[in-house]
Amino acid sequence: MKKHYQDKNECRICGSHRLMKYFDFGPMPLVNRYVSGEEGAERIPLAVMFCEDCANSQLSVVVDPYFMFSNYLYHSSVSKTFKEHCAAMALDLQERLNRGSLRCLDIASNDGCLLKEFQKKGFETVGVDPAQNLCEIARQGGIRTICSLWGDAAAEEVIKEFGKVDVVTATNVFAHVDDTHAFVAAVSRVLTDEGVFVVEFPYMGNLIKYHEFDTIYHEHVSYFLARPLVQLFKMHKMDVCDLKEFPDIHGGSLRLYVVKEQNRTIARRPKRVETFLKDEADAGLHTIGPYQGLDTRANKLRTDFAGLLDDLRGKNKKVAGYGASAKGNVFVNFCGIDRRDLLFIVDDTVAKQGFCSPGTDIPIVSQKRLYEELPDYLVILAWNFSEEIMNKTREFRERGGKYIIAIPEVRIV
Ligand code: DWN
Repeated sequence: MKKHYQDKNECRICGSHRLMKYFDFGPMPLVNRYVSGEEGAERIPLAVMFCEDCANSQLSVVVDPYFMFSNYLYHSSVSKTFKEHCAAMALDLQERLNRGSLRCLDIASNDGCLLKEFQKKGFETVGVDPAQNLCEIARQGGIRTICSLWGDAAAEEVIKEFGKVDVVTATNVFAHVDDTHAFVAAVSRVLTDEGVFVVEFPYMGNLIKYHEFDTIYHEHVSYFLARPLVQLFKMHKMDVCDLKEFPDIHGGSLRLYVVKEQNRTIARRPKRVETFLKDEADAGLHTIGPYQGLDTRANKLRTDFAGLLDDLRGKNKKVAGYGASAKGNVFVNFCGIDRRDLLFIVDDTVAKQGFCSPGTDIPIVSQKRLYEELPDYLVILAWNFSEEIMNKTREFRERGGKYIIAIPEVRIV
């Protein structure tokens, strides 16, 4: 079988070789690659390393991005919570830039979820995404989309077809990028001098604080703090002029507002940025300490979860899952769970239904199956959307069902 990954032994932010491994899953499947049969069996080393020079965390390998992203079954628009988050971002940018119409580029625009909210505000929009299947969906929804990974060639095409832009957004993509410097250089090229680059990602401080080990998988080649990124942008003559935290998005996300050094048209909040950087340092996150206990905490969660499943099995209780998320697929693989433990996993993404959770024999089904089988317990594997999923499955609760959530600790809800 062709090898789809390369080892990575230098920091992608500062170039250091002083990388210290602190969490090693061993070989794991690609948890967002839904294929059947032999193809799905491929397992790739999954381990996280800490850069002793800039404190960035990154995987020890890089998987071919075309192999991972050219046919991508994660549709951002499935989640109402995330759509509302996109609408709020559109309003935030309209107020922050206060310039009437804006020309906006979204990198990794997925099914057009964010750009649709920008269009509602009257912004001109263009998306870039490598997944042919998602580009088709976005274009059918009226979103002009270039099918490509982001880089210099894509920036050239945007400038040629659309012109330079006032806003570049990159939500949940920057952590997926191996060559962060080329990515930022291409952003700087496509952005006007008065423009703003808005980058949003799951914040490493929350991963550590809430033991979110299941958000570690091959798509996420980096696990970002604020300080390494401030340094990265500085190398490209760009400043983080403001930031905002979103505790309820993807396990706790951080948004950075980045402008070119010469840009004086957008309000800067240096105090807020400095305070955040100080808090990050005070939490010890720029040293290896807080990271070294993550695997112990993950193993304890696995033991607690296995103990609960054994207890429920002993009482002949039926257990299923909800949310065939990348994190959920990591969790079931890490815990060594199969269809004897979880009868099935419900997912509202039609494109995922009919496959199994990658690396396991657990079928992914529609919500219809939930009410046909009516399990006693439902493990919410997409725990970042627990409220939304519990609201959506109220009838399950009303008919006596209970929920299990495993992060940050195993509990019955
Ligand atoms: O960075 C990434 C994050 C942001 O999103 C990507 N690498 C891939 C993806 O990771 P994930 O799959 O862990 O993300 P989610 O958004 O936690 O996945 C939620 C899953 O749950 C999806 O498969 C959709 C499903 N879902 C559902 O079936 N019904 C979600 C909701 C809210 C629902 O009501």
